[in-house]
Amino acid sequence: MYEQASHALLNEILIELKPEIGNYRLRHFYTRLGANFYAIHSLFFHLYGDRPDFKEQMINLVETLALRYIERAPHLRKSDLMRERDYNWFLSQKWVGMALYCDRFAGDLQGLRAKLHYLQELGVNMLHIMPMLDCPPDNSDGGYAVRNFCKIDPRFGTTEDVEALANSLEKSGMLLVLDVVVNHTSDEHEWAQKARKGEKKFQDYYYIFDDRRIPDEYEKSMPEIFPATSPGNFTWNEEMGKWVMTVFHSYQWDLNYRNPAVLIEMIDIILFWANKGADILRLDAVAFLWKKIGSTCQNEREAHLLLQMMKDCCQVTAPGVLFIAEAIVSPGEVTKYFGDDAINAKECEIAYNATFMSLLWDAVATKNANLLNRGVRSLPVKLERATWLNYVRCHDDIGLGFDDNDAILSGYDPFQHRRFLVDYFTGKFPGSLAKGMPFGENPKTGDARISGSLASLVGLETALENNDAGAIDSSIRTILLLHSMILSFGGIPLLYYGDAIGMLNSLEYLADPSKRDDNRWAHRSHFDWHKAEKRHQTGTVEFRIFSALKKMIALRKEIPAFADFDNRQLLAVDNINLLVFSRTDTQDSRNRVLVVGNFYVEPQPLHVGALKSAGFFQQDSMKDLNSGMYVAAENETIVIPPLSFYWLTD
Ligand code: OTU
Repeated sequence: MYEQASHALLNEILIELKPEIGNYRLRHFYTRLGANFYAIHSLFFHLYGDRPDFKEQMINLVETLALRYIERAPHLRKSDLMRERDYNWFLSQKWVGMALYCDRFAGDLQGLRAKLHYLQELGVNMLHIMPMLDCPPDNSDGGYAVRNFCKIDPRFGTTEDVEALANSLEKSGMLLVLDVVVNHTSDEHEWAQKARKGEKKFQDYYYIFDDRRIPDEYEKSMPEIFPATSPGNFTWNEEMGKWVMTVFHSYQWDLNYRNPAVLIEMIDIILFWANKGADILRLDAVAFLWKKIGSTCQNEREAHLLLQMMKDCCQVTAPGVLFIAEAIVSPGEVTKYFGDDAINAKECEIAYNATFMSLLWDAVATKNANLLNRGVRSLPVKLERATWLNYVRCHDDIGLGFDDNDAILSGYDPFQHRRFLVDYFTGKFPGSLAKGMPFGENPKTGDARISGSLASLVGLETALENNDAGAIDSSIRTILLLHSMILSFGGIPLLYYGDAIGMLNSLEYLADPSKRDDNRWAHRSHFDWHKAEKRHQTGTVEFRIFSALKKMIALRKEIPAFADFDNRQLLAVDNINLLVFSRTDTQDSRNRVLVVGNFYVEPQPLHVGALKSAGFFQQDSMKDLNSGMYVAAENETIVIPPLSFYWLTD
């Protein structure tokens, strides 16, 4: 948009920029800056307009964008232009992701390059490497307490190794996802160290208070994120004699985005990693970016404005780079992280679908799709050109973040039901074979979340201990059923590194004092390459899971109806154990797939009446793409085997 006031300012800024910036061929930069400047200026003014240094900060910002553009390598600029033309590229069903720890999977970055064949064998072409930046060894929160945002921890390698990996991935048609931890830094970050030494400039980078007066006000309405290990939201710092806001661990200092310098620093870091070859950046804990007394300090409007700023700025310098919002928030809030509308207020193109994840786990425990159906139906409509990251497990705990109202409508008391789920997955509930652990138990509220690997949570560990073939079979079926859902739902499926070979919980972390109190490490174990070898041996658990997943992934890539163009329709059926939805190819509406999942442990009937009116089962049978078999209706009914799925087509 051309708007006089902002363009007048833009012209002034262009005159005042450092001379070397004028010397480069910046045509694309300037057209993009022109296109986004109105939005950037309005947002920046809204957030910081009352500051005397507003214009100076605005110049700093534009300089940052220009310098990072100048630095951007020709092949990355080329990829920006290609993605500009093919702007729906990331909605394709061709993408399948995996999240892994570089060290735990392959030792270091060079090792990881040598192990890419494992991902390729499975069909994975999007690699999310968990954070690898320099962190204090003992207080690292698994890489999320960053000491230096531009330095790779030498244990993993160097930034050159990241670039080399990015190049290898690009050559193989794979995407690289890296984290930018935008909400906080380690207390050992240079900024925090300077703040501790009393430098006012850097104390302004954080929320720092002389006494408990303001912290007490904040805490009246702030929930606790790690109540068991890091209760409260503020930490006393002896050196400064002041209180620091630390929403997560006491060693993670929350950045203060009321200071524009912080926003500019973080945009610079985002662009730094974009220039190292990341295709997608996962922005950690975005819901927490803005704190306000009297609120939960999550999902504040300003947090969205900051993300819009980050997006608008990234589009100027590195428009091909996408953002993933890691916002593990209520279903009603999460879609807001895509932005308000596709043109004026874009935020992140991709968001974790934590709602679907928690609903799937509900279906596993209850062995029906009651709440799952309701929750999927209530998922807010998302914008065009925005997509989900669908996952079953990740490096974090499982939060039971479905909507309370949906739980009530499904006949549950939400609090009691969450208690049941925690009991179920920690194996306390009679008959449960799950081997999870409670995470983040809060005695004040009675809340808890769940840790544990996929295989251990679905009972495989117990089944193997008991040498119970039937239970082994059920747990493998459950693993495949859950993956069939994330592969067909619409969005990018994100697998977790040990899950394709059924890795169990590992208790190794208990021997490490810096990890002992955080049981999320039970599902962050060293990848067992010896176990992985068994994927080639017919009949083994590893073979059964890996080969089935590999096949499903290959199939997904060939099914255009699985691309995400908001082309899913949930079908109401009269069997509570089933989730049934259709996916339609938007290019050719004759290409449709009917997805049916049975979460119960017995075969389940499905009357084809409702399916017929939706245009399916016009003949007596449909083909299940996964097994290649025809599924025939008998007496107007098809039968879905226990803990199984169909991908049906005409
Ligand atoms: C994220 O987590 C990371 O994924 C965690 O590994 C980090 O510990 C945390 O940030 C701090 O950096 O912020 O928006 O239920 O889901 O802490 C949600 C706990 C987050 C996590 C939550 C999450």
